[in-house]
Amino acid sequence: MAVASPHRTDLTEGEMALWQERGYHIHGPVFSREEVDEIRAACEEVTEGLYETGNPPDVVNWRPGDEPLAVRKLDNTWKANHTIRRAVTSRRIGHIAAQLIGAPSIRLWHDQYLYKPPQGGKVVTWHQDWAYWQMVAECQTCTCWIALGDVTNVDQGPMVYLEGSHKLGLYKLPEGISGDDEQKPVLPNGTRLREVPVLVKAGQVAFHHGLLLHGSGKNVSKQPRYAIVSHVISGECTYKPGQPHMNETMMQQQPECPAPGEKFRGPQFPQMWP
Ligand SMILES: O=C(O)CCC(=O)C(=O)O
Repeated sequence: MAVASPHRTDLTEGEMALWQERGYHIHGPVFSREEVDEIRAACEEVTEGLYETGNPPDVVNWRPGDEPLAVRKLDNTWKANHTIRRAVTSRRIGHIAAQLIGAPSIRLWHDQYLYKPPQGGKVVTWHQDWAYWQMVAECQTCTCWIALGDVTNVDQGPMVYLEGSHKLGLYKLPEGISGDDEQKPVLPNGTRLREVPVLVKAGQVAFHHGLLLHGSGKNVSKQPRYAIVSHVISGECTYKPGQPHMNETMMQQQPECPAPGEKFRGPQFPQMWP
């Protein structure tokens, strides 16, 4: 019997067909237990304010001394730490995302470290990622949610996908991404979609389409919930000004900045594939 490589990145026709149908794909393990431990330690170090590269993440939403039960959320942590950079720009993820999006090349859009402490965190409202990224003109985006610990219990506040919702088009942005209000999206008459909790083992990666509706609940368990998220775009995606975003502010401070209509490029968007 053939044993699948732990780092198999070629997708089968069956996996591609399910992706088209459901709008998500769960893969892996993509990272070994040792790699996961190293990446999680790096994320914790950056959360403590220790920056191996000397550079801070672009956005820090939690600092030591802040509310211990709050979600720890930091964006573009790859700028602060080499291990995180290797993980979120991994060729393994890039290759899988390229097949899912049907893109000749993949760039990192941004990363996000998310930690929901035991008995903590908040509801993440139902949303579509591309709705926040309207400065990316084409919906050729994919979110790659890397589990840095087992999320095998619905009490841990796993992400929940609304299966097939990527076919419903673009919804308006929810009023705030976090809080106690779930703000369920209104589906077309007669549409019934399955809510799928994303239960994964450490090292697995959950990929979802830029239009897939998803959210998550509080962590009411005694286990922590750790993830580093790699949001990626096709290398063909172009810049369309109009909706402000951290990436736009950052790229405008750099010499290689795309003009409207040009492809994203420059050090803000590291190339991951090929
Ligand atoms: O991890 C979560 O609870 C939500 C993450 C999310 O919305 C995303 O990665 O797009």
